[in-house]
Amino acid sequence: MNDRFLRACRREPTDRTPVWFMRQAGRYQSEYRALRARHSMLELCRTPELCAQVTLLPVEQLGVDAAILFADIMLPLIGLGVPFDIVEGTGPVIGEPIRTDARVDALRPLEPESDLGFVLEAIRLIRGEARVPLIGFAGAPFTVASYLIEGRGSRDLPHTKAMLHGAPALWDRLMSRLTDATIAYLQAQVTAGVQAVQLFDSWVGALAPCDYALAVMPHMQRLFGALAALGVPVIHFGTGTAGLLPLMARSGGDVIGVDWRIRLSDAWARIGDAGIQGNLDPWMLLAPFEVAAEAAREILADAAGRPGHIFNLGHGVLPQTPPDHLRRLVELVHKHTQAPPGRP
Ligand code: 1CP
Repeated sequence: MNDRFLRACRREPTDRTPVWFMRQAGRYQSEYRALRARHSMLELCRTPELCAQVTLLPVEQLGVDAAILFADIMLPLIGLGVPFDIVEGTGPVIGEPIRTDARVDALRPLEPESDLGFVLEAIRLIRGEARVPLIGFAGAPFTVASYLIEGRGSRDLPHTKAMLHGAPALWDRLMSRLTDATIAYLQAQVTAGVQAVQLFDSWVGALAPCDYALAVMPHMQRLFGALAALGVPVIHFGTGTAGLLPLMARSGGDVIGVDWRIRLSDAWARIGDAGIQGNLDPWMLLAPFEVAAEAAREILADAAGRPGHIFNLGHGVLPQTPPDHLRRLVELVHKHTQAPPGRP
């Protein structure tokens, strides 16, 4: 069992810097596109055998040090009773966005075993086969709330901000419900076998620090408090978060995930006593490989071998990425950080 990813989460020394990629299973792979020609994204998620196959494919092909469960941050909405679809080229779409007291109050509590048993079954299948740790995940309450309220992905989050600022009591009720659901879902994932979890707060960088502190942080602190009892490392990821990093670190997380809009060492100085994950710009992998290679070497030099760095992209792999660039990047990170003989 390759455990360098889990060791790095705990900020222990490792034989090489561990590396995995957000969206390492996806459209850049011809095998994934072939499966998607026959099954919708949600069908793949609902079929444990296919889900396990898709999860493990990049581990075999790229040599990454962790697998991430193939699922989506929207799946818990099934249990909350909110119909949604995943539309090609757009992402999640919710026909009737949640914007009123009545709609928030009608959300059902999540019951992971009955609502999302197929996810838990996939986890058990993957654990039976994988030789690297399996990462489970959930969307953080703010980011899931933004899809519920907007009805789809949005750059400026106008309706989300209207509720947060204009109806703070309603906002807090929605965030509390989503926090409860996230705790229940991640507890069930850990019981089924995931060895670490990542919270994706992908769009939280849209907020001013004072609004994060007031409207998001108390919920995140309750969430991280509950997750601490699960005994697995927690990664706390967001994009565009340079100004929020000290507050995110205070919210919680053993490892903070950062994008490329901040230098790794600057980000690490802002989060203090935690591990760090990141932070190559995924667009660089569309240029000749040497461009990404040079940027990766700079990130590794910036991390300077300090325990607790997990190499990743700053956000997900783009569908246009040549698979060979990812494979060579894994090789580069491992070769470049190989410890001299005698070190663990
Ligand atoms: O094949 C397809 O058409 C589906 C594309 C796709 C895929 C491969 C979607 C729709 N979701 C996924 C899988 C997925 N989603 C994973 C798999 C594990 C892996 O990393 O390999 C994960 C971790 C997610 C999480 C997710 N879904 C996030 C957080 C991560 C991030 O990218 O910031 C978000 C924001 C979503 C919503 C979502 N689902 C799908 C898309 C295209 C989107 C983003 C849409 C948008 O930009 O608003």
